[in-house]
Amino acid sequence: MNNPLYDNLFGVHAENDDPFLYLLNGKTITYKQFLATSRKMANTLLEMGLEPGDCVAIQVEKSPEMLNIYAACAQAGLVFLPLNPSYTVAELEYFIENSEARLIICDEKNREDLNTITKKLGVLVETLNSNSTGSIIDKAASSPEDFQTVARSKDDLAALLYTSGTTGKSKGAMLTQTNLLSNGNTLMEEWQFSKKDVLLHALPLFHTHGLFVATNVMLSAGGSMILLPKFNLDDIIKNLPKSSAMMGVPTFYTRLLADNRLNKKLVNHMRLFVSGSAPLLSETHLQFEKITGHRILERYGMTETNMNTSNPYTGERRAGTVGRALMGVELKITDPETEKELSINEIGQIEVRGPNVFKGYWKLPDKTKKELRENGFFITGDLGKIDEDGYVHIVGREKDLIISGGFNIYPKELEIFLDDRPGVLESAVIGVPCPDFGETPVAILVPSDVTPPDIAQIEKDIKKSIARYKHPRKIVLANELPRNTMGKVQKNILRNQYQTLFAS
Ligand code: MCA
Ligand code: AMP
Repeated sequence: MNNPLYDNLFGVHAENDDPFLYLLNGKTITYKQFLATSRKMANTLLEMGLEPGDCVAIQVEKSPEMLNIYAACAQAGLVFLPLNPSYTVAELEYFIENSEARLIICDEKNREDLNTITKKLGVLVETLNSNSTGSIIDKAASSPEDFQTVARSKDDLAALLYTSGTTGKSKGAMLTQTNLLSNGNTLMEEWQFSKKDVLLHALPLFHTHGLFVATNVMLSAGGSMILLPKFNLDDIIKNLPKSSAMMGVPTFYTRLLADNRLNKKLVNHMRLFVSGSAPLLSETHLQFEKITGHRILERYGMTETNMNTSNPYTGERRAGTVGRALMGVELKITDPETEKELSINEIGQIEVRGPNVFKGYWKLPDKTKKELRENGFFITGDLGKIDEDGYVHIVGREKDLIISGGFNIYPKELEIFLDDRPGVLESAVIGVPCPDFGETPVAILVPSDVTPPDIAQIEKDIKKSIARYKHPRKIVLANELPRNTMGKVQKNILRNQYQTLFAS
């Protein structure tokens, strides 16, 4: 083995004639076919002059070819950087510049918009469209199918995933081969995945959940995936009877529960439903069990750590908890002030250590030092407790973060933007309960004395600069923001004030 990630996840399937991907158009791609295409892609990437260790950014719609490029990067020793297709050009410029990516693969329709940035930064550009066309596909068609896997060690970087920060700037989490491999294997074992499994895959491929949890687990197990372009109720309902497992964010489950086609018969063939990325309400857990007979298995993870805990596959899956620490992962609760470890049922900050924990933040040694202790424990920013049976309960977050439908929104990023708009003295962005997305952002603006802010114009500006999922669903004006004696904005007061804004 000279490239642990590639050899273990992909290479082992080089001669495997079993199906890997089932597509909505009726096409099936076997492992063997998938890997032959990936090897051509790997040749294409190196023919462009990329060298092992270089970063490849990709901002495309979900497709099998995106997975080919993931495999090709692993085989060629390149660092894979997937980006949300809804990022605007302004957001992309930051990611491309900060990551020092050598190549960006984008949809043809965005190529022109990206030209100024890519020229300025001297980045190569290729296209990949959701209908399996694009310049990279054309190039790969004439590349050789044989490829000598590039040697890598287990501590080499496999991926860079950006996660937003409390300062308003996204940070690149450096994930090594070991981080990805160890977590994929552990989850496969804990959740008892095998080659017989068919995973209903409706998550995006640019985040840990859809890429490293769902896809890597299936690659480890040698199972297959029904690759849906996105979550769509009709497609889910149609494909549940052909699947054995599904992984989703809580919104998947609340949307399914609101559909009267969900019943025991529909999920007859299923053995496992997993939920994560955001809190699953106990109410959703219990209602899902009542209607389907299945207890959803909730787990907890982060971009920086992959998965940390999981409810058991065979034991009791407890609603409102994220289960116990995974095999090989240590989890403790500490006092944020004294840093001392707390006892059973005491609430404090969650810290984790294990082969799943990332190497640090890209080009941010100070930030890394602050959050990743020298002894290997990572301070997650989540608040929780461990009960007498070892189950972890997440009770809140120390970090100011909104999770909407499984996507993270950092209020600071929006506040910096809003504070800069004409007529705005200051702003606060809070998360309020939303029946569909769990939480949704609301912006409270304090007008400056001179001219009142033009909300319609602000909404236009937001649209141009900020990805759609982060947009405040409502902007309201207030005379002032509530502050404590230290001058800190009391967001809890604002959250209480606006909590019923989107109540169902
Ligand atoms: C789409 N929109 C959203 C979201 N998704 N707005 C806020 N939050 C969202 N999550 C926008 C759309 O652009 C659209 O804009 C409008 O909201 C309604 O879109 P709709 O068609 O209803 O949404 P959808 O396309 O069906 O998507 C909802 C979704 C999707 C299925 C919940 O957001 C999703 O797949 N989320 C999963 C995210 C995920 O994988 N997270 C894992 C992160 P307009 O009004 O303009 O039409 S990894 C992680 O968190 C850690 C590691 C972990 O533990 O897993
Ligand atoms: P991300 O930065 O996208 O990786 O999001 C990670 C954050 O999502 C964690 O720090 C938690 O706050 C949250 N999270 C993930 N899974 C769960 C869960 N099952 N319950 C509650 N919060 C979760």
